[in-house]
Amino acid sequence: MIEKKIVGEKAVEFVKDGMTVGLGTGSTVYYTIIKLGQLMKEGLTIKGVPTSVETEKLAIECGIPLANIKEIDQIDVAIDGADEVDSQLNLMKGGGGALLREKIIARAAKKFIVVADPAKIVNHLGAFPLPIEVVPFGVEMTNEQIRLLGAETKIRYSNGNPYQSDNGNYIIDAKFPNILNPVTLEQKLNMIPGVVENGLFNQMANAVITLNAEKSVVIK
Ligand code: ABF
Repeated sequence: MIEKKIVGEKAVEFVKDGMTVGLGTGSTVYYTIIKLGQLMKEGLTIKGVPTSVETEKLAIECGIPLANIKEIDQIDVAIDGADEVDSQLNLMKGGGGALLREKIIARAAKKFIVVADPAKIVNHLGAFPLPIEVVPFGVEMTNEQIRLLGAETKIRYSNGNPYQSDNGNYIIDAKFPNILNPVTLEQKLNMIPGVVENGLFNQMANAVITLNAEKSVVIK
Protein backbone atom coordinates (compact mmCIF):
# COMPACT_ATOMS: atom_id res chain seq x y z
CA MET A 1 0.00 0.00 0.00
CA ILE A 2 1.59 3.26 -1.15
CA GLU A 3 0.29 5.20 1.90
CA LYS A 4 2.15 2.90 4.28
CA LYS A 5 5.32 3.32 2.24
CA ILE A 6 5.07 7.14 2.29
CA VAL A 7 4.51 7.47 6.04
CA GLY A 8 6.94 4.66 6.85
CA GLU A 9 9.76 6.24 4.89
CA LYS A 10 9.05 9.72 6.29
CA ALA A 11 9.88 8.49 9.79
CA VAL A 12 13.60 8.12 8.99
CA GLU A 13 13.81 11.92 9.30
CA PHE A 14 13.64 11.44 13.08
CA VAL A 15 16.74 9.23 13.02
CA LYS A 16 20.18 10.83 13.34
CA ASP A 17 23.65 9.37 13.08
CA GLY A 18 24.75 7.36 16.11
CA MET A 19 21.25 6.81 17.51
CA THR A 20 19.89 3.67 19.12
CA VAL A 21 16.56 3.11 17.38
CA GLY A 22 13.60 1.04 18.53
CA LEU A 23 12.28 -0.84 15.52
CA GLY A 24 8.57 -1.59 15.60
CA THR A 25 6.63 -4.40 13.98
CA GLY A 26 4.15 -4.42 11.13
CA SER A 27 3.56 -3.54 7.52
CA THR A 28 4.12 0.24 7.84
CA VAL A 29 7.30 0.32 9.90
CA TYR A 30 8.56 -2.31 7.46
CA TYR A 31 9.18 0.57 5.04
CA THR A 32 11.01 2.55 7.73
CA ILE A 33 13.35 -0.36 8.36
CA ILE A 34 14.00 -0.93 4.65
CA LYS A 35 14.79 2.79 4.23
CA LEU A 36 17.09 2.80 7.27
CA GLY A 37 18.94 -0.14 5.72
CA GLN A 38 19.40 1.88 2.51
CA LEU A 39 20.63 4.91 4.45
CA MET A 40 23.14 2.75 6.29
CA LYS A 41 24.65 1.79 2.94
CA GLU A 42 25.07 5.54 2.35
CA GLY A 43 26.92 6.05 5.64
CA LEU A 44 24.30 6.33 8.41
CA THR A 45 25.38 4.52 11.59
CA ILE A 46 22.69 3.33 13.98
CA LYS A 47 21.91 0.41 16.23
CA GLY A 48 18.46 -1.18 16.20
CA VAL A 49 16.38 -2.61 19.01
CA PRO A 50 13.74 -4.89 17.45
CA THR A 51 10.28 -5.35 18.98
CA SER A 52 9.74 -8.85 17.60
CA VAL A 53 11.49 -11.86 16.16
CA GLU A 54 10.02 -10.87 12.76
CA THR A 55 11.58 -7.40 12.94
CA GLU A 56 14.87 -8.79 14.21
CA LYS A 57 15.10 -10.92 11.05
CA LEU A 58 14.23 -7.95 8.83
CA ALA A 59 16.78 -5.68 10.53
CA ILE A 60 19.52 -8.27 10.07
CA GLU A 61 18.56 -8.69 6.38
CA CYS A 62 18.79 -4.90 5.98
CA GLY A 63 22.24 -4.76 7.57
CA ILE A 64 21.13 -2.89 10.71
CA PRO A 65 23.29 -3.97 13.67
CA LEU A 66 21.33 -4.85 16.79
CA ALA A 67 21.99 -3.30 20.18
CA ASN A 68 22.41 -5.71 23.06
CA ILE A 69 19.16 -5.21 24.96
CA LYS A 70 20.92 -6.08 28.25
CA GLU A 71 23.34 -3.20 27.81
CA ILE A 72 20.96 -0.33 27.08
CA ASP A 73 18.72 1.53 29.47
CA GLN A 74 17.48 4.13 27.04
CA ILE A 75 16.59 4.34 23.35
CA ASP A 76 16.94 7.59 21.37
CA VAL A 77 13.87 7.09 19.21
CA ALA A 78 11.38 4.27 18.68
CA ILE A 79 9.28 4.04 15.51
CA ASP A 80 6.23 1.80 15.28
CA GLY A 81 2.85 1.35 13.62
CA ALA A 82 -0.60 1.30 15.20
CA ASP A 83 -4.00 -0.25 14.63
CA GLU A 84 -5.87 2.89 15.72
CA VAL A 85 -4.88 6.45 16.68
CA ASP A 86 -7.40 8.73 18.42
CA SER A 87 -7.62 12.53 18.46
CA GLN A 88 -5.47 12.69 21.64
CA LEU A 89 -2.81 10.48 19.98
CA ASN A 90 -3.71 7.53 22.21
CA LEU A 91 -3.09 4.30 20.35
CA MET A 92 -4.43 0.81 20.02
CA LYS A 93 -1.70 -1.65 19.08
CA GLY A 94 -1.04 -5.35 19.08
CA GLY A 95 -2.89 -6.61 16.01
CA GLY A 96 0.38 -8.27 15.07
CA GLY A 97 0.78 -9.78 18.55
CA ALA A 98 3.97 -7.88 19.47
CA LEU A 99 2.43 -5.39 21.91
CA LEU A 100 4.45 -6.26 25.02
CA ARG A 101 7.89 -5.78 23.48
CA GLU A 102 6.56 -2.78 21.56
CA LYS A 103 5.41 -1.13 24.79
CA ILE A 104 8.63 -1.86 26.68
CA ILE A 105 10.63 -0.29 23.88
CA ALA A 106 8.29 2.68 23.33
CA ARG A 107 8.43 3.46 27.06
CA ALA A 108 12.24 3.30 27.10
CA ALA A 109 12.50 5.69 24.13
CA LYS A 110 13.16 9.42 24.48
CA LYS A 111 10.88 9.90 21.46
CA PHE A 112 8.15 7.58 20.23
CA ILE A 113 7.13 8.14 16.62
CA VAL A 114 4.06 6.42 15.16
CA VAL A 115 3.58 5.69 11.47
CA ALA A 116 -0.09 5.29 10.56
CA ASP A 117 -1.87 5.24 7.24
CA PRO A 118 -5.04 7.39 7.26
CA ALA A 119 -7.34 4.39 7.82
CA LYS A 120 -5.92 4.16 11.35
CA ILE A 121 -7.05 7.65 12.41
CA VAL A 122 -10.26 7.53 14.49
CA ASN A 123 -12.21 9.76 16.87
CA HIS A 124 -12.42 7.10 19.57
CA LEU A 125 -10.54 3.85 19.96
CA GLY A 126 -12.49 0.62 19.93
CA ALA A 127 -13.68 -0.39 16.47
CA PHE A 128 -10.64 -2.68 16.40
CA PRO A 129 -10.68 -5.41 19.10
CA LEU A 130 -8.14 -4.61 21.82
CA PRO A 131 -5.31 -7.16 21.97
CA ILE A 132 -4.40 -8.23 25.51
CA GLU A 133 -1.39 -10.44 26.27
CA VAL A 134 -2.11 -12.98 29.01
CA VAL A 135 -0.21 -15.86 30.56
CA PRO A 136 -1.44 -19.28 29.37
CA PHE A 137 -2.13 -20.48 32.95
CA GLY A 138 -5.78 -19.92 33.79
CA VAL A 139 -6.51 -18.23 30.47
CA GLU A 140 -10.24 -19.02 30.67
CA MET A 141 -10.48 -17.31 34.07
CA THR A 142 -8.53 -14.29 32.86
CA ASN A 143 -10.78 -14.18 29.82
CA GLU A 144 -13.85 -14.09 32.05
CA GLN A 145 -12.44 -11.19 34.09
CA ILE A 146 -11.88 -9.21 30.89
CA ARG A 147 -15.40 -10.06 29.72
CA LEU A 148 -16.79 -8.68 33.00
CA LEU A 149 -15.35 -5.27 32.05
CA GLY A 150 -17.85 -5.21 29.18
CA ALA A 151 -15.97 -6.78 26.27
CA GLU A 152 -16.78 -9.55 23.85
CA THR A 153 -13.62 -11.62 23.95
CA LYS A 154 -11.88 -14.22 21.85
CA ILE A 155 -8.68 -16.10 22.56
CA ARG A 156 -6.58 -15.63 19.41
CA TYR A 157 -5.87 -18.82 17.45
CA SER A 158 -3.36 -19.62 14.75
CA ASN A 159 -3.31 -22.90 12.79
CA GLY A 160 -5.75 -24.53 15.22
CA ASN A 161 -3.78 -23.68 18.37
CA PRO A 162 -3.80 -20.66 20.67
CA TYR A 163 -1.57 -18.01 19.12
CA GLN A 164 1.65 -17.63 21.11
CA SER A 165 3.49 -14.33 21.34
CA ASP A 166 7.28 -14.09 21.13
CA ASN A 167 7.13 -14.24 24.94
CA GLY A 168 5.22 -17.54 24.99
CA ASN A 169 1.98 -15.89 26.11
CA TYR A 170 -1.53 -15.92 24.62
CA ILE A 171 -3.48 -13.00 23.17
CA ILE A 172 -7.12 -12.25 23.97
CA ASP A 173 -8.84 -9.90 21.50
CA ALA A 174 -11.42 -7.87 23.40
CA LYS A 175 -14.11 -5.90 21.58
CA PHE A 176 -15.29 -3.06 23.81
CA PRO A 177 -18.32 -1.07 22.57
CA ASN A 178 -16.43 2.26 22.48
CA ILE A 179 -13.34 3.11 24.48
CA LEU A 180 -14.16 6.60 25.77
CA ASN A 181 -11.65 6.49 28.63
CA PRO A 182 -8.60 4.53 27.46
CA VAL A 183 -6.47 5.60 30.46
CA THR A 184 -8.86 4.02 32.97
CA LEU A 185 -9.35 0.92 30.83
CA GLU A 186 -5.59 0.38 30.45
CA GLN A 187 -5.21 0.48 34.25
CA LYS A 188 -8.21 -1.79 34.95
CA LEU A 189 -7.02 -4.42 32.49
CA ASN A 190 -3.49 -4.49 33.85
CA MET A 191 -4.84 -5.06 37.37
CA ILE A 192 -6.40 -8.40 36.35
CA PRO A 193 -4.19 -11.29 37.48
CA GLY A 194 -3.00 -13.11 34.36
CA VAL A 195 -2.88 -10.01 32.18
CA VAL A 196 0.69 -9.22 31.20
CA GLU A 197 -0.02 -6.09 29.14
CA ASN A 198 -2.66 -4.62 26.88
CA GLY A 199 -2.53 -2.81 23.56
CA LEU A 200 -3.58 0.64 24.78
CA PHE A 201 -0.62 3.01 24.40
CA ASN A 202 -1.97 6.15 26.06
CA GLN A 203 -0.14 9.47 26.09
CA MET A 204 3.00 7.82 24.76
CA ALA A 205 3.28 9.02 21.16
CA ASN A 206 5.37 12.17 20.64
CA ALA A 207 4.34 12.38 16.98
CA VAL A 208 2.11 10.53 14.53
CA ILE A 209 3.02 10.57 10.86
CA THR A 210 0.01 10.14 8.58
CA LEU A 211 -1.56 11.54 5.40
CA ASN A 212 -4.31 14.14 5.17
CA ALA A 213 -7.32 14.06 2.81
CA GLU A 214 -5.15 15.54 0.04
CA LYS A 215 -2.69 12.65 0.55
CA SER A 216 0.03 14.97 1.86
CA VAL A 217 2.17 13.90 4.79
CA VAL A 218 1.15 15.45 8.10
CA ILE A 219 2.84 15.11 11.46
CA LYS A 220 0.45 15.39 14.40
C1 ABF B 1 2.33 -3.19 15.01
O1 ABF B 1 1.94 -3.27 13.70
C2 ABF B 1 1.16 -3.52 15.83
O2 ABF B 1 1.08 -2.99 17.10
C3 ABF B 1 0.02 -3.15 14.97
O3 ABF B 1 -0.90 -4.14 15.17
C4 ABF B 1 0.56 -3.13 13.58
C5 ABF B 1 0.33 -1.89 12.84
O4 ABF B 1 -0.28 -2.12 11.65
P1 ABF B 1 0.42 -2.05 10.24
O5 ABF B 1 0.89 -3.44 9.94
O6 ABF B 1 -0.73 -1.62 9.37
O7 ABF B 1 1.53 -1.07 10.29
O8 ABF B 1 2.85 -1.94 15.29
